[in-house]
Amino acid sequence: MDTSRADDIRRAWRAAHLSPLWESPNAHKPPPGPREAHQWRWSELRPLLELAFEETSPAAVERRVLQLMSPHSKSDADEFTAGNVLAAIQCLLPGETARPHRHTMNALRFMLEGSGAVTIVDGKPCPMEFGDLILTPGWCWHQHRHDGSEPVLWLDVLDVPLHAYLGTVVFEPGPIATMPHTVEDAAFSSPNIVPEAIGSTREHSPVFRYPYADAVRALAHAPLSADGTRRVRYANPLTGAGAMPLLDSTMLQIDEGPATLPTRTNANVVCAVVEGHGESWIGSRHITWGPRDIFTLPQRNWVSHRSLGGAARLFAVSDRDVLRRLGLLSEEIQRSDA
Ligand code: 1HN
Repeated sequence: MDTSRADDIRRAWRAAHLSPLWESPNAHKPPPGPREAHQWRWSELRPLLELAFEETSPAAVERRVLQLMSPHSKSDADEFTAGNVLAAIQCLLPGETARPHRHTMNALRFMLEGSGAVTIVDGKPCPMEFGDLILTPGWCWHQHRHDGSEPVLWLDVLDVPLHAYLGTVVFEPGPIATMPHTVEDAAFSSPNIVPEAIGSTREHSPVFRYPYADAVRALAHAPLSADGTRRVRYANPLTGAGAMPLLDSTMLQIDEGPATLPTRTNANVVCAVVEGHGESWIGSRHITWGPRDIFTLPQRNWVSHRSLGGAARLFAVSDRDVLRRLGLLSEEIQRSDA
């Protein structure tokens, strides 16, 4: 073939915004091997978070938040921690407030350190104590307040990367003109009995605060999963679905004993250690962890955990429900007899 003729043809196609599939580097290309997990040890993270108190304030920047950036992100604009999940740490000093705003992104807060902060979600005050999960679902007004006497630090998890991809990021600053109607969390505190007069068409849970003690109580009675962990899921009491549509939240308990059976999924998971010490094998990586450490389980890695004494608990957030709703979720377990 005449190479200058071939070049002319490609130039003509390019000029007309056409591209030959047979020369595309992306066509039918399987994704590269699984990404390597990353760990933020609390002992290393905590002094770096302290620097944010010195550097700025919510009065100046609205939210004093340090994002946990995947080492696989290509630039600072590429904000993700693992797949469709963005995790960050928010830090508030006594007396500080973060003004109300809302956005289409779903967000959750998982309390790591300190006491006395409150997140107000669509007008409902949600006290934040160690291990509590607070939801700020998409398009709910939220603001933070700290009435305690020591700094508070919590984990923020958002579905920002998915919204960035879909082009659906919408943000509205306060003040709040009309407060949406809500039902107090106490209306859902009788197990298995829910009020009928809700009339909500929203997809997220009407409950915004899931206290740690409730998760621990649920775990104490949870049967063993096939992999050897005990797992509970934060649910919408009205539907039994996940508490928020695009972020799946679970608490795992790893009892003392042999390592859990390896599992593999195409969901991406961010874990925060709540209590206990343990170790995990994540693909080719082996890590050891303790309270408040944060680590990722990037999709398609084989994962196994072991407690290093007593029951260990991990809070885990994933994009599993996104994949499940799209009919794309895969979850496997390596049986011990395999
Ligand atoms: C956000 O709105 C908050 O409201 C925290 O507390 C972290 C990270 C990215 C985008 C929005 C908050 C955030 C965020």
